[in-house]
Amino acid sequence: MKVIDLRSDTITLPTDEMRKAMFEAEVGDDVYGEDPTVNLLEQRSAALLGKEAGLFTASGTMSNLLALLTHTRAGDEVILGSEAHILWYEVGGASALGGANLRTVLNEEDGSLDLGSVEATIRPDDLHYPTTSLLCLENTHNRCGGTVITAEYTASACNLAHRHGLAVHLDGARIFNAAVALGVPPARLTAPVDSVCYCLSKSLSAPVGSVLCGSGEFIERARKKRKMIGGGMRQAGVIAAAGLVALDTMLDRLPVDHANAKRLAAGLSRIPGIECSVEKTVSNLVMFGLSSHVPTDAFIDGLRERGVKMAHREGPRFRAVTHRMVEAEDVDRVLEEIQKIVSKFTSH
Ligand code: TLP
Repeated sequence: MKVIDLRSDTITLPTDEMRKAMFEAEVGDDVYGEDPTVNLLEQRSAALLGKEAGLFTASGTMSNLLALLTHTRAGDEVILGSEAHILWYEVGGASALGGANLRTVLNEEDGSLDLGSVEATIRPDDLHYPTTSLLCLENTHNRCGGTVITAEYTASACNLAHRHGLAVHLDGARIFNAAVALGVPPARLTAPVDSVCYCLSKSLSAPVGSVLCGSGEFIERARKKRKMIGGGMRQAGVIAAAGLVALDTMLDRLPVDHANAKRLAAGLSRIPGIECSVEKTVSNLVMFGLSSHVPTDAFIDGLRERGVKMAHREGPRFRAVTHRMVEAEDVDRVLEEIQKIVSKFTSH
């Protein structure tokens, strides 16, 4: 029985083409700037996102941390969404290592932040207050369910931030999914922000890595911070090579993941006892809830016994993520299995 793993797109394995490229990669010492494969990945990433320069990092968490460490000074305040990945899942790194004060604005359902609330949260110049120096956005938005923010919204948020002297960092771990969902080139979504990072190891199927992009000057400062936190990776071309293959081969197939997510959401929305919005499922993340008569534990155990893995969120909330290793027929099998589990509790 094939185990269908919908916990995350991070579970995707490298393709044979990636492994071959890794084997053959031309490498050098990246701390000396001499790894041609890393240099190429950084240049190509920056060009794709309309920035001057890129920095290859070990993970999305490291890219976000470096962005916060580079944009802020100890004691500065950072405005971010109440559901931001940086706030929830990055171990408080920016506060622990950079002394940043994280201040939240409620995330709207679509992952955006109400700009009036953002403006009201920016600290005025006052002896008593910390300095607000950064606004963080996220696109697609993980905890909001893979939702997207448009180029127009991003531009307005950046205008507001810049007017008040704040920089803007975009957590674009899945920015290529956002571009596909919105039908725009990725650079349109990233043009107005000061820095953006994307992940190679999620929908793009590469084994490791993320790239942080921004101005040449910003990236040089981030490069020094990367060295400081032990992220100088020497012959990293071995892993960057897979990233280059990811950029060549994985972007065009993202619509398949989105179609499978819609298929899953549509199927779930038809199962009594499950609550799922097809309309809100716009990328490769599917959020759904169980009604109160389906016990969460029985649902989780039932899924496990039937070879289906999913991420369990708070209470009766679940997340399923489609990716390269999940096909339409797998989605149909998942729906059948869920139907069987749920019907035990809803048929009488
Ligand atoms: N997200 C992971 C988990 O950490 C929850 C996942 O399975 O979705 N930004 C966003 C928006 C992310 O979704 C993630 C990973 C990261 C940053 C961090 O990337 P990594 O895991 O490479 O450090």
